[in-house]
Amino acid sequence: MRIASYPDRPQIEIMPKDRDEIVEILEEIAVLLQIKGENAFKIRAYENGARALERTSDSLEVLIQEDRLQDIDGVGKAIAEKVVTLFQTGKLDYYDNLREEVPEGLREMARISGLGGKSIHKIHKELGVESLDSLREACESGRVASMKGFGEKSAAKILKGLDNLEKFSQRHLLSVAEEVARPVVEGLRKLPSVQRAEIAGSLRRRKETVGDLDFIVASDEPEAVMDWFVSRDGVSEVTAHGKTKSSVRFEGGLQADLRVVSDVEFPAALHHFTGSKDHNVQMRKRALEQGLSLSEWGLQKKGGDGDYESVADEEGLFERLGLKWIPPELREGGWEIQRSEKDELPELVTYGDFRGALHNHTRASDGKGTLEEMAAAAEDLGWEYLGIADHSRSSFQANGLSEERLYEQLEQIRKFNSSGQSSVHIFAGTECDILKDGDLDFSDELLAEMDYVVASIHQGGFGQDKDTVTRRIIRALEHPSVTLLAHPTGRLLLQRDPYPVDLAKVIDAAAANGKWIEINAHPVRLDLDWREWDRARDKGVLACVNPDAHRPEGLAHLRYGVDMARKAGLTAGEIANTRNLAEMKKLLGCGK
Ligand code: DGT
Ligand code: CA
Ligand code: CA
Ligand code: ZN
Repeated sequence: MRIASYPDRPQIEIMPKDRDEIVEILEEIAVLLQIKGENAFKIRAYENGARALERTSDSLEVLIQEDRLQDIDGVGKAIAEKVVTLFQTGKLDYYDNLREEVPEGLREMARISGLGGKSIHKIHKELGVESLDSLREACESGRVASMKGFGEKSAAKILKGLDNLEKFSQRHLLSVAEEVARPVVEGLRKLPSVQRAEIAGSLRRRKETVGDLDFIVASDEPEAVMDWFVSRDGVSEVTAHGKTKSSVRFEGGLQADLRVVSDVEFPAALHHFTGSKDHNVQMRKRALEQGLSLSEWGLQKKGGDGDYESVADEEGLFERLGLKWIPPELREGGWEIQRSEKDELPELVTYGDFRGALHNHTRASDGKGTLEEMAAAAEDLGWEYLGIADHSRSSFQANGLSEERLYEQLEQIRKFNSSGQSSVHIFAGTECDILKDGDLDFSDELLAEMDYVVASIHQGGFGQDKDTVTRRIIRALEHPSVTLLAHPTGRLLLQRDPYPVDLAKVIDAAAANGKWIEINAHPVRLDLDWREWDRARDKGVLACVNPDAHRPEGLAHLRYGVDMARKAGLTAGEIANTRNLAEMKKLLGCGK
């Protein structure tokens, strides 16, 4: 359930809702009803309605036009009417009233993973708990544990969930930060009083999550720039409004700092506020060794109060310290300065280097697009090939394919390719579950038939210990038909930590068996983490960057995976799907 974002979903303007949004609202209604303690029958109607709507393959527009919503199994009259209203107007009084009725504190509690509406209702009713703070107190004092149906274990689980919620709500996904920051920096650049404007901080370094946004502007009229900044659309609070620095909070909780400097100060300020802190510390040390002091204001002769040395841009700043310009993605205080000094920085892969991607879904499993629609989207991106890897049978929650359905899809893909209807070649794959003991979800015979096999864990990884999970993955990597390991740690950024796994051993097994490891580019995964790639690269493991697209537009998520590949220091040569079609066919061993 994607309930994580709902307590303060910004309602900037009224827009008709699409299917996914409506599904989310129905799910949320079910939870709100549970919190209120309504009858189970009513609640189930919304849950079933959400499931049914999510699964139907017909377009919502057509269903509504032809008045066929109620023909869907699980969608009754009351739900159908609400879906129509939401689809047409984007608003639903019933839903708005329900949200009003349920106190905010209780709605916040629904964001705690593993704490359902029913439990919230009980805790509220029996203990009078109505906020996250009082919930914590009730868990710590043993009051939750002593309730009927609860216990020490449930109380501990809720506490862990509370910790996670706190930990996670302080940061934001790279993709979310990017969407907020992009229009701001573009707007800044258009202001007549602005000479230069850049995003700095962790967003410029393309970190997978971002604490706050940092903007650096060169201008002689700071007041005008600040006035513009604090009055942006979506600013919910101005926390500072000064001449050199202003800070705001956007709806959704993301905060942003803007600093205005003079044009000569810009290179050093941009470098300083890009960070990271560790990188800055190393740079400052290097400057000192050369008799210079480096600060956000610029470079100055050590100890002197003389003039700052002027450099034209960041490149000049690095050059002055005997270094090649270091791409921001690498500025994490690792090996970047050492290698820059020797002019041995890797030539980082770029978005344009990619020729396709292998891990994507269609509506055969839990995707929203057809084969044709996915291929058309790949064609629009200029790709030469697209791999379809729908879920396997054990992922029943994702409508995983049976062996029979996979054989049919295989046939369909072969036909698609030979029809010549698209310039994009489709590779026929599967995202095959790695079962609890490391067995794969399909017969060896079927797996051997596929162009490639993506292996991944979807179930049970969190209930197993580190050795078990590690062995489970290694067994899959030893299977001759497996091509690559997808999202190796199962983490969901800001929602769920990785399952326990010994990545060094997994990487070694991938190397020993000639398997690739995915950088899953979905903004909540970005898994395998960029920090793990030094070992993988050194052992010769190829990366494969995949959008894990569940709809045609999802293919564009690839760019967040490219960000991670760059942070990992990877070159095009170290990534499988920068190969052209002929090379990829060879790599996959399919001349079909
Ligand atoms: P975030 O916002 O937590 O995702 O991470 P950053 O890296 O954007 O950190 P932030 O916003 O606190 O500061 C932006 C940059 O400013 C940071 O990357 C490096 C620089 N900076 C901030 N505080 C310090 C500091 O105490 N020492 C040094 N050397 N640099 C700092
Ligand atoms: Ca920041
Ligand atoms: Ca900041
Ligand atoms: Zn997938």
